[in-house]
Amino acid sequence: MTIKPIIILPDSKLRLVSAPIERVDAELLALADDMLETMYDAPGIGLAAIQIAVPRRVVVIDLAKEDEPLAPQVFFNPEVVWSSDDGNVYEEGCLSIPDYYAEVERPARVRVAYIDREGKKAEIEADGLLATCLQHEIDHLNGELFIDHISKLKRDMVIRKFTKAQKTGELPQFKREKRPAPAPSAAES
Ligand code: K1U
Ligand code: ZN
Repeated sequence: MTIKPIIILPDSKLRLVSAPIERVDAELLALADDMLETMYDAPGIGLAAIQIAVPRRVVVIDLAKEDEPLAPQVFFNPEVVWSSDDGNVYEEGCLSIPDYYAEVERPARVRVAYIDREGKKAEIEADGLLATCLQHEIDHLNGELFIDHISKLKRDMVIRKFTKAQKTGELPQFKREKRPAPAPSAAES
């Protein structure tokens, strides 16, 4: 497993529409493992493949709290097939827009169809943070960012700030505590 560099706004690849996967094979499972490692290292609670510059429809999520065991989830070709009329507001962040947070309203509950690690069709009904995170990650697969859900004035300010930071070589960084590394398995110790 390898930690990959996360691409940052205003990288134009973030606006690509990612291609669906045809079938789950060893290469895709290795990509998902690299994404999980990259997400844990960042640290973050979700990641879309395009954030490591791979335009494939792959998403990983882990909402386990710091004191809980890891709970990695992998979604190939995730697609919202139903969403509730009622909304939920959450203060979102994005590993490709470090250190910027804004409130976004999205449907409170969603049903998402996807292909699982075994290559089988599956569906999940989500609410709370999982619903928000799935929608945020599926947006990435369609070249959309959470700043597309805020006012144009705020969005333009963020894009200007990151364009300037890219030119001057200074980038805002996350200042969060990293999730503790998992204990070595019996085979490793
Ligand atoms: O897609 C991404 O950029 C990952 C993003 C996911 C996300 C966060 C909040 C709402 C919706 C989607 C992040 O993980 S940002 C970092 C973050 O939220 C976090 C990091 C460490 C601990 C807890 C949260
Ligand atoms: Zn994001």
